[in-house]
Amino acid sequence: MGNPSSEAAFAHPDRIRSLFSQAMSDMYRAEVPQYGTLIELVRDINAATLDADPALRARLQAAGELDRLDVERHGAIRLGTGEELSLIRRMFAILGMVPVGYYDLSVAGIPVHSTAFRPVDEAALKRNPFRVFTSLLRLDLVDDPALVAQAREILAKRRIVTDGAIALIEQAEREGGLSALEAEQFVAEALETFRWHSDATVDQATYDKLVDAHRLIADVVSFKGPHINHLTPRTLDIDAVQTAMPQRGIDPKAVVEGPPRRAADILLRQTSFKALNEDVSFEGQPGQHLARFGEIEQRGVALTPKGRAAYDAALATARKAAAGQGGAGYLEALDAAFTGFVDDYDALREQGLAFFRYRVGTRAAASDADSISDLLQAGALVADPQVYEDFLPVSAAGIFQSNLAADDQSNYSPAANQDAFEAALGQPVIDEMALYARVESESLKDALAALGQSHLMDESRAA
Ligand code: OOG
Ligand code: NI
Repeated sequence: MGNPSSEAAFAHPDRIRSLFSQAMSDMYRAEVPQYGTLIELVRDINAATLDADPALRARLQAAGELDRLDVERHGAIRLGTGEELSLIRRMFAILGMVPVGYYDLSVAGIPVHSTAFRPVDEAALKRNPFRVFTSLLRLDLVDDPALVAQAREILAKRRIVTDGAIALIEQAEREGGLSALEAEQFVAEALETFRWHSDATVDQATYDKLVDAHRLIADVVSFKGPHINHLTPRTLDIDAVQTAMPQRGIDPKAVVEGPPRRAADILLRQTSFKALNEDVSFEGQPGQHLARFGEIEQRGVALTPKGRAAYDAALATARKAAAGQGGAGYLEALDAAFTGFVDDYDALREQGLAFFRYRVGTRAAASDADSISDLLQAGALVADPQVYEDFLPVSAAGIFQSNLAADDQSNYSPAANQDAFEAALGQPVIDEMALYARVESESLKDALAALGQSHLMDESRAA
């Protein structure tokens, strides 16, 4: 919509997202000082890692990633109703963030299902990869009808988006964008949605009843809005940060979630510090609520459905072997379960376990090259690992769980309901596997065309 000249006057969604993630970071650091300490620790360890590994520094520099290394990669929020989810979808669309993936957390006993709002195209991810893991409370899994009715009634009364933000969302939808000035106003208005409010909207007795049902329900229902519950910078050495946290007075969760440390990093490794007990007010009465925390992440290559199935199987083996054991036992079981998992980028590619992005190399193709592997071997074609941009349900459950209280019961019957989630959202979620597969096949097609070897495309399709 709009003519080209008016479009040119619109602030780019990537620019608005950068403004937004910076504003969120500033707000969260001011609200949760321990998060600032974590950021400093991550910065120190990233610097030490780069000093010790000049090749890594050169690689990040070449990829243009050095400047923005310490910028937050994601945050998370929890919503109470389908209407809220749909409204947040419209808000995030203006920031160039669309819903990717469906995560069913009920399998882990957590009464939510989730998606990740994120940029999808490569240029946008590079400019600013900020994303928000967004969960929707599932009161349909709670079997106390009176409490559910009360929770719904409380949620129905709140308005999580300011009138100013709604007006700008409607304007952007109508006109196709926002001017630079409107974009700044929009970010300031949007920030209000995610701000912490220490005044609960319920009394202590109601809060206690909600906590009894599940602490997460209390966190969503008892407050004015979906406060940002953590932000997550990227670390180059998650094990080093995990070990160093206590030296800075930070209490980490027991284990790093996701795959074990590898030579060829896969998927996503995450850990967090435990949520802080915060002073709140229940209709004037002082109380406490476990709310906000900090997290770090380290990302590796995206796995194909085949690779992902192998990952899920290895993880299940480790969890079964370590059932009932603490941190050390679990890490041992994890290492053992992954010993057979391919740990080399070439082998991951050859076996169709991971997604790559192809480009033309600096060497000429040998005249007798008659396969893609010939071209790769000759250096005429290069395959770079695609970074995994999404989340992992078992890991997410671990992050949720470590930030609830240890004694919270988790006994919801597992019941994915992607249809209900998408109906509330107002659109289907994007299939993340399709995104990686498209980058892989299109980059290969382009590189082969540039090399005059387009006929080899058929070979890759057959594979
Ligand atoms: C979300 C927990 C999951 C992640 O990075 O997997 C998550 C939450 O606690 O709301 O953030
Ligand atoms: Ni997170």
